Amino acid sequence: MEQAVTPPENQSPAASAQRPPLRIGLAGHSFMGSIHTQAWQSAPKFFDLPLRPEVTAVCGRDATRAGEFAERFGIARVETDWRRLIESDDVDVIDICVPGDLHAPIAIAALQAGKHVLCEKPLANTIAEAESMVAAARESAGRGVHAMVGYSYRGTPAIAYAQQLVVAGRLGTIRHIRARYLQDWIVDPDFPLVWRLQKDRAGSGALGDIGAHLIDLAAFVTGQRLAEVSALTETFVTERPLPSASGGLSATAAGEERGQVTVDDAALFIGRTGSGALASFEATRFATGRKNAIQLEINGSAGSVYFDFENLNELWFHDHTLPAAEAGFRRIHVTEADHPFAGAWWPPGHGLGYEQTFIHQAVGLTRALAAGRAPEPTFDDGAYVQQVLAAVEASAADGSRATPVPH
Ligand code: SOE
Repeated sequence: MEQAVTPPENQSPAASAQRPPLRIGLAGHSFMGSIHTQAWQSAPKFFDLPLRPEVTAVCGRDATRAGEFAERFGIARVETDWRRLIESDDVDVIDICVPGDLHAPIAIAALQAGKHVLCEKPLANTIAEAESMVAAARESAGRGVHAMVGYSYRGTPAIAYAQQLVVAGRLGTIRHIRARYLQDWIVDPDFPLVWRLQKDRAGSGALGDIGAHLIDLAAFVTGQRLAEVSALTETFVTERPLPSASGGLSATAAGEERGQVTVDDAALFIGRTGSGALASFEATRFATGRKNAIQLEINGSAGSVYFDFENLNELWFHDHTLPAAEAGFRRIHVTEADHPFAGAWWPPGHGLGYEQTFIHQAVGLTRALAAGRAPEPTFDDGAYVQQVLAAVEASAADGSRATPVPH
């Protein structure tokens, strides 16, 4: 039997088609460029949005590859210089999906030119860049021009539901945050030296690429920020073959020539939040068998939650206020109509995937812009993560036990 699963906010996604456009100019068209485009195109089909997102132009250095991407996704215009994207009259939002070294120049120029910005994570490669991006975003907000950083996992229904449980007090006083992000895509020493393994392009390695998600998620779910950290980082494979020109997550080597890996392969750190919770973090691309395991456990005086992205439709919840004989972790399928985002999708139990987190991000940005408010996570949130990344690197470099995180 067909089930009614439409909550009030999504009663007529069909109406989105009649709404004024929100025109997106996409910078970059690799993995993130594709998933962002798919998100912009799907969002108005499932959610009732006040504006109708539409990707009007894509920018990439290689005109042929950018052209192929445009054809695949039905995008009308191709640019090869991001400055042209920013100058365009048919673009309202610049969506930045390029390596970290280009985030600051593109985001700042876009905000100054009156374009809203969605910038992939981590916000920047350095604290100085992050601070100038925050300054540009604060200045443009006064003109109604807004910026958001793409910590997309906030759009996972189970993560958003965990945050709601914390806000409702169901966990009580939070004592522990335990966060791990485990991948294994560079275990092979002959996997090439793609941009994510180059400090001048990516800023850092597993730390900034995936550890940054953990830092953001921990702060988002618990509402607490780290005040100090103590860290270890390691680079297990220090030289790798140079990649072919189109190198991405599934790159091939161009030849025999090898280059230096200039980022961490793994980062481990502990920390204390401003409210006194103890936290531990692990980010690695060397956890053989783990593909995209984001494991987050929060323990509070009244209960705990546990989440693993490899089972992203589930949240485990322990209610410590129940009699001991009845308590214990129980699995909640976060697919009911009144769970965050879930009511816009399939009947309960059918489940969502990685791509929906980006669709929910696009929904949040569209609604915030239509309402004239700053979308979250903000550039300030992104700059906080950047401060933690820098403190982790400083602690790992000099072996200091407790490195303060400036706020
Ligand atoms: C590679 O580690 C990567 O694509 C990250 O860059 C993304 O942020 C994460 O969502 C998946 O893994």
